[in-house]
Amino acid sequence: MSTLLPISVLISGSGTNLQAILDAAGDGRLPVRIVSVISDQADAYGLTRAAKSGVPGMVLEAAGGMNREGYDQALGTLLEKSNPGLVVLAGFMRILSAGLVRDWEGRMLNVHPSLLPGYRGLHTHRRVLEAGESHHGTSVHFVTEELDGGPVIAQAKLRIGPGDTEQTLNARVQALEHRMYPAVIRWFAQDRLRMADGHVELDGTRLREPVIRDEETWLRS
Ligand code: NHR
Ligand code: GAR
Repeated sequence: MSTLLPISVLISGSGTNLQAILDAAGDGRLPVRIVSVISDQADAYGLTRAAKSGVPGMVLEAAGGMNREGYDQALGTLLEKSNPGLVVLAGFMRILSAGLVRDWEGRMLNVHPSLLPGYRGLHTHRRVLEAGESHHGTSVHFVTEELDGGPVIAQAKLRIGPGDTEQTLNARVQALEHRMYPAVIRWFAQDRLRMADGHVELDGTRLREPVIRDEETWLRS
């Protein structure tokens, strides 16, 4: 019997990454217990996924006039009540203020759909296609104050084909995220992964670059 790491998952939308985490935790592939799912959107389908798995879902909407600091103060209070050992951003679409990020630094992960440091921000699939890139992918990183700028832990890399569109890239990227994100969370839960002086340490070694695997390798894992 090993202990389960309590985690909170922050979502804004459909929550397919949340589902991958719920599934992996549910069949013993991931030693975590999801203590809360928090959404900034009341109609996020991910809340239904949480409910179906018996996980507490909470909605924290930005009420009229609430500024970022006010919102993040309320979010910080909610997180402290859940008291997770790790906060997992999974399609959470709000920028978090410096104070909140600092409170959870080293204990907050995000999955971002690009090969960071390329293509920070939004609409990555479209921008990558418009730029005529040969490759695309997705990254899991520790969240720091700098948007999509925290140290990158792992990446899944795919080759863009002539028939790829925003939609096909989204589907391919998400299939990879559903393998990679639970794997990275497992490393953290097993105490193999940490952030130290702004760098990623895996199994006691500072990574000079992320763990990069191609599409076939992640899909086989
Ligand atoms: N907060 C900090 N401080 N650092 C990061 O690295 C963060 C973060 C909050 C969210 C996820 C990120 C992504 O994976 C993330 C990383 C939202 C925006 C954004 O522009 C950008 C990046 C990410 C999430 N949000 C708009 C805002 O004004 C709203 C956009 C919308 O609602 O459609 O918050 O890409
Ligand atoms: C994921 O592909 C994630 O990389 C991306 O949104 C999707 C969420 O899907 N994140 C961002 O774009 C953050 N700005 P999901 O709700 O089905 O997990």
